[in-house]
Amino acid sequence: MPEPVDRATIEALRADFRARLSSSATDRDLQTLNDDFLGRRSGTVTGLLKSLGTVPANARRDIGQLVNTLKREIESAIHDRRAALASSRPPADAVDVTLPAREIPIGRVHPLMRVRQQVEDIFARMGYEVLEGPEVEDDYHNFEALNMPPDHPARDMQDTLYLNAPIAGGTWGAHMDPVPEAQVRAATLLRTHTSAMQIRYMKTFPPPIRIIVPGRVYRRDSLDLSHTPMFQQCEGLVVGPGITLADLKGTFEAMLRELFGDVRVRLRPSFFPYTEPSAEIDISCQSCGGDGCGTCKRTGWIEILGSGMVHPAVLEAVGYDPEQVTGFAFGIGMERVAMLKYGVDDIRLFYENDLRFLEQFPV
Ligand code: 2U9
Repeated sequence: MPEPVDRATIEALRADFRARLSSSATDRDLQTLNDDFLGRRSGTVTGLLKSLGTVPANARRDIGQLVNTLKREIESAIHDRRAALASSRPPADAVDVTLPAREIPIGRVHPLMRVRQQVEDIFARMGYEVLEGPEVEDDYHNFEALNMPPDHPARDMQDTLYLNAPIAGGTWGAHMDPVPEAQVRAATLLRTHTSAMQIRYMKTFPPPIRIIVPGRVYRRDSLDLSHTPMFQQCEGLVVGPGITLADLKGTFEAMLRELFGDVRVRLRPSFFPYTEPSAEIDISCQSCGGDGCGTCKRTGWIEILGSGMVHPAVLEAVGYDPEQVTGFAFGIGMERVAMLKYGVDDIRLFYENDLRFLEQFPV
């Protein structure tokens, strides 16, 4: 026989409900609360209603009303709390402003551009003017003026990419030494070196001059570890009264130490049609300090660039007097410098735009 329901039982239940309501924070808590008090089978308030029969007849009406009031109170309190929870929840498409920000991918300076900037910076500080020229050139500026007439065997040294048809009206750089109208051959090839621009410059400006010309050049080469049909050079030219091989050597001792750190520099005889005498310039191998290792093929030296004293025939071709002025010239392959500086063993990596490669360089 259950205890008869009295006011104290109802009040105790109300107090219990209030306490549990205040600690209910989720929909799930509220459902449990609802089941515990109002569940059809075992809810405590439901149980009270079922046992009203045990209440003495004279109190049954009052007690019945009190239990029903409590039931409605609980129903409405749970309903209100559910509504409050729902309205405090962010909508499904809400932005969570507390999440950490997504990392923004930041571009980097391409290793070849880093080298180009460094080389330009070093020469600019030595007083050189930095020029660019057209990539589509004519035969005269690319070969003939550089002491390579049509039958010159030196032309075989560079396999050239020719255009199907000449571009009439000259090239990008035509404002500087335009090709005569009669010379229909105008622009017929992709420049094999930037030297053509040095010719244009000398034909436009009198000596003394001190210039570098960085840029893309093209050769009919197949891709391999050390060749690409397009690569980047920085050529340079200094012409004035009394310029000697000592100026060339001093310039590169300073320049290469800036670029590579504490290295020794040597000149080694070579040949180019546009310079006489000509020299390759080597630095002591950084991997072994000059003792000989795999990197330097056991020689202790690494070839960096080609150079020489400007051939008198080139000075004459542009209208300079080789009796009055002399000069030195040089050509640096940017890929070669970048490969040595950054330890890259395959030139193709510079042109594949693979982020795994590019992201190894600082921002
Ligand atoms: C003029 C006169 C002379 C430019 C020179 C080199 C030596 C040279 C190579 C370096 C690596 C080409 O990119 S590379 O494959 N170049 O060795 N270039 S002297 O001489 C000139 C240029 C213009 C009017």
